[in-house]
Amino acid sequence: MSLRDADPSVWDMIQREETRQVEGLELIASENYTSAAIQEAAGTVLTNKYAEGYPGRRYYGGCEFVDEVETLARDRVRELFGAEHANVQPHAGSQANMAAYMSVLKPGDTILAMDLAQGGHLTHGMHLNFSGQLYNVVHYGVREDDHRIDFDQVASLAKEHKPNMIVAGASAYPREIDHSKFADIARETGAKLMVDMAHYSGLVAGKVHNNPVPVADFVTTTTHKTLRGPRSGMVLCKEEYAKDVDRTVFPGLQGGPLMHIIAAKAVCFGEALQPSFQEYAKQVVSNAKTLAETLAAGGLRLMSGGTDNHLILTDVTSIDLTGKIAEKALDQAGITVNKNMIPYDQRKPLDPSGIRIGTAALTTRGMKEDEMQQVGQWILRVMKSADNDAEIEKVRGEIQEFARNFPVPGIK
Ligand code: DSN
Repeated sequence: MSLRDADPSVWDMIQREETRQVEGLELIASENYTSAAIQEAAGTVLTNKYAEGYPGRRYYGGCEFVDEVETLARDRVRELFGAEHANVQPHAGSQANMAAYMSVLKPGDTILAMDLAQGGHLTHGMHLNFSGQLYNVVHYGVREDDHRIDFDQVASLAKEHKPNMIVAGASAYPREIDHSKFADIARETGAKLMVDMAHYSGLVAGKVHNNPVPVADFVTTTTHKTLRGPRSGMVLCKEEYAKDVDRTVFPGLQGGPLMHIIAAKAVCFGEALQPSFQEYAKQVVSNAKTLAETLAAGGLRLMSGGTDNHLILTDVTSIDLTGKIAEKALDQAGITVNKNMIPYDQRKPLDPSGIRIGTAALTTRGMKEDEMQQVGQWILRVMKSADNDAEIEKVRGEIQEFARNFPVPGIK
């Protein structure tokens, strides 16, 4: 029986979400659209299968086909990033980070990571997160004048605190991260280096961002952001940590792996190995640059003055708004972004000074530089009329008509 007939309520909710995705402009920097093939793999009977363990060493019978799937996913992702070892079982990015930490750290060990308020992530030691509860956390940030990672500060904090692990990677940093500088500091101070490339792993796969895998002990990522796969995570590491990582993921943190999602990851890695994915990654970056230039020309202050990845962080107090008001007005017009703290923000997380914007999803719909200029103009128009419902409604109509010309993969 089809979902429509079996459960009209859930079917209807999904239809409305499909319409929202088709008629709106998705600019949340951590979102993307999966291909129909990835969605198909994620929606298969592999969801029925228990497969605790690893290929060839399972705790359940009947694993011969899911073994092939997991082996293929691991082989493809090792080829994609040049990794010695891959664990593709983490259900999400948090579990991937937890696995990397727990495979070599003990509670009370010190990690040096980027401050959430300056672009880091919850799992990089935020005090309410497991990472902040389990470890002694020291944070680095960005310089106040140019919003770039302050490597002098990273080096001096590393010398002073002798962290067991240095964590690189960010959730709201619009610039390419120099992983080799982190690796040098880690080597000099005897720390392990973990890079959480969740936001930009698609740009690494597409060869427009330097690859942390050769220089880091552990690299973690989600698979659903710029990498354009299903909602999930994974850990890449040097062979010497392979056993520790595998044991930490299962049985340490998780039970049965989500085999349907691992199949979808295998499809994602196969797509990212195609030459067309490099074109996609290039276009994501070029689109972000064009959008950033359009917004700056319209009077918006950009953190770090621009972007060289998929992401723009802008201070909307520069046009007398707050992040909360800007997010709401844009949402009303069908433009989805998220409010975000900016470095040295004087405001609070629930109504910060910034919004974060990313181009990964719209690029998947085939939008290029001309469309980014148009999208930038709509963003500016809405933000400059944030209290004018009629004007926002007008923009919403224009966006609906425009967006329908750019198909969302997997939606007919
Ligand atoms: N929540 C994700 C983001 O939006 O950046 C990170 O996990």
